[in-house]
Amino acid sequence: VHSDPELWEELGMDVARFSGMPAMLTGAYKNIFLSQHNRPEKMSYFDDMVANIHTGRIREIHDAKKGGKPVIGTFCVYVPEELVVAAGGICIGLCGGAQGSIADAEKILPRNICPMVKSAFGFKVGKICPYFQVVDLVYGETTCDAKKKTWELLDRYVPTHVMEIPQMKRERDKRLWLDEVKDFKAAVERITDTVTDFDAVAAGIRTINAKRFALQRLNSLRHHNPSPISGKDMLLIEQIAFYDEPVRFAQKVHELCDELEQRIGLGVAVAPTPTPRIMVSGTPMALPNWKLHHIIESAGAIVVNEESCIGTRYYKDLIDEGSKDLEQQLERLTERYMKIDCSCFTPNDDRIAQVFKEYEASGAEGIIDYCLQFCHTYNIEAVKLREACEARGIPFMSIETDYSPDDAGQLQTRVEAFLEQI
Ligand code: BJ8
Repeated sequence: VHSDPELWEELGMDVARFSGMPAMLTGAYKNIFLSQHNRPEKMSYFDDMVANIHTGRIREIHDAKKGGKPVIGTFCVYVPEELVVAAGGICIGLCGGAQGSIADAEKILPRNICPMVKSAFGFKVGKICPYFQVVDLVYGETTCDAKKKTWELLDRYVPTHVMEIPQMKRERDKRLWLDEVKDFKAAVERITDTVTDFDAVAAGIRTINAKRFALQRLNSLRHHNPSPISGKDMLLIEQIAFYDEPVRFAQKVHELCDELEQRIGLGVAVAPTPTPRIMVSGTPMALPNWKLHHIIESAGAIVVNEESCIGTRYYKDLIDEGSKDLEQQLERLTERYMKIDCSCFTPNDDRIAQVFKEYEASGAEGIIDYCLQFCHTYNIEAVKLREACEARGIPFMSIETDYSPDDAGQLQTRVEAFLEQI
């Protein structure tokens, strides 16, 4: 089922306008994903998730909501989804990766801000994203200026709470973050009308740890040379991680991993050797932003790692499950989250070290740092990353782009020139 106008009507969407959109997604999808050669069979689950992105999963969430499960939307991997799951709620990522909603946003927001913020905001004001429509409330954060100021406006359309994320990692910042996590837990409990005790939090941590672990397993299999799965497919799975049901998602990722292990054993690869291996770092690529990966892989290279929040920053760290009481659980949860090396922090040198760790592990031969336009923190951090790469003799290129197709030709030329150096 790719269309469900009744459901969309019930969600208060602009049905007339929205009805044309799933077809567009299917068209682009065929060209970008289904045309790839030698894909793993178990990708079919993830293809179905996209085919039914505006029906199947939305229907499932809508039904769960009717059955009393509140739905919380987020925009940052700092918002602890373990605590939402612990309280019996559903947590979904709402970041926008589409050009189609930007014009809606620009009627209200300034044009010169990050396309991810504009895309997400535009989806809500245009009533053209069923995920935005199904959430009971959204939880924003104080990471970058564009996001934190947009939450003040977004609150006019959907109840928007904000948690304060410190911008440094000193002891006092960690204490502040622990207090914020406790406030978040209390807010989620109010919304869900539950009290999340030790066992509930333990279950929430186990569920999300298992999801992150499955992604870790997948990423290390994809590092095999030659890679058994394309970078585009990996990115797609990393994007689906933000809206699928976590237990089923982890199981499907493991099924794919089993297939990849077999492929590695049989020497089946998605690209012949030698194919240039590229690691992408930088700003997150929210669904359906496949622009850079598609350009890189169409140019004859393969993407072997995403050092990004829709990538390793989301799953590289798990929460220690051996806590003895609730206080310790929250401390350990806080510790895990404080390891996320977002460029909104200063200093953020841990990220540089992490980039090299992943570069080594993935067997990459060059780094393309991806910065969304007007994302000052990642764009400026690219200076240090470039210096560090040059010092190590690692081929490095940084690009700044948005969601429009206008610069695709220019990017393609730059990527091709970069690949020639490898
Ligand atoms: S922890 S990276 S998910 S804030 S790209 S909207 S920063 S102007 S997304 Fe992020 Fe959390 Fe950090 Fe990760 Fe602003 Fe930059 Fe846009 Fe960004």
